[in-house]
Amino acid sequence: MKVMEYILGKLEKERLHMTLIDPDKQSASEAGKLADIAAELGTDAIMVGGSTGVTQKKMDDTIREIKKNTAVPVIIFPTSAAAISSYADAIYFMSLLNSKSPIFLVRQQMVGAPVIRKLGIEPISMGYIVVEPGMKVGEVGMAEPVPVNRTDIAVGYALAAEFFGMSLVYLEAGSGAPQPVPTDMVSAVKSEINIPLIVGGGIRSAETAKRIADAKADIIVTGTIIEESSDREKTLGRIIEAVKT
Ligand code: 1GP
Repeated sequence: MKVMEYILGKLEKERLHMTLIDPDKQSASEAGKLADIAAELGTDAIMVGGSTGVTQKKMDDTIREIKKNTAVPVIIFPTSAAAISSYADAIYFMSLLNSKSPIFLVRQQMVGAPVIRKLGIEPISMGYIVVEPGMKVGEVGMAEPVPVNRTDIAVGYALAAEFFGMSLVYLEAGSGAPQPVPTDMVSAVKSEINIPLIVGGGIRSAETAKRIADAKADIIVTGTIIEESSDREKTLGRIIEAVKT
């Protein structure tokens, strides 16, 4: 089954949780163990990517280890066209809609598309919107982060993604953000679009995950919590439970 079909099929029954693993933050074998923990706790997919230091080799090694350890789909969350791994099941074929640079809007995509076709990875089209504070990804992606009080701008970008024919919209506060995307922005965007909404960045507790889920995000992404929290299994387990109930 294609990964997008798997996502849409699951969304008919419940909200989804995805775990982001940055291949630059730990060894490939450690990444494999983290993916195993997350899958056991009920995460629905593993996303692999990061804003800096991601090489082709790190992507390949990390994804191979993750695939050895888990059966959940592995989706590339791309840094650039230079690190696309053939071991993944799918890739978010994304445009950073509020980037000031055409490099992140369409140029990396022009370079990456033929590679994706050749490798036979499933591209999943996604409009990626960076919201304040935006963190590293906002900086690297030369974004003009959406101000937290400008829900109208987020809605505009999200609708543009849908009208472009994209399959998903991602509201991103940035990995490690002190605050996640505001819930009123999540609910305003969700009420306007007809494609699934992903929200990530700065979600580190079940309470926060529940607030974002209650604002009707379809898919909630956490990354840092599994890398850093000392009682990560307990925290991640509670986050996944909050997303699902
Ligand atoms: C970043 O949205 C993801 O792209 C995850 O963010 O690391 O803050 O959980 P965190």
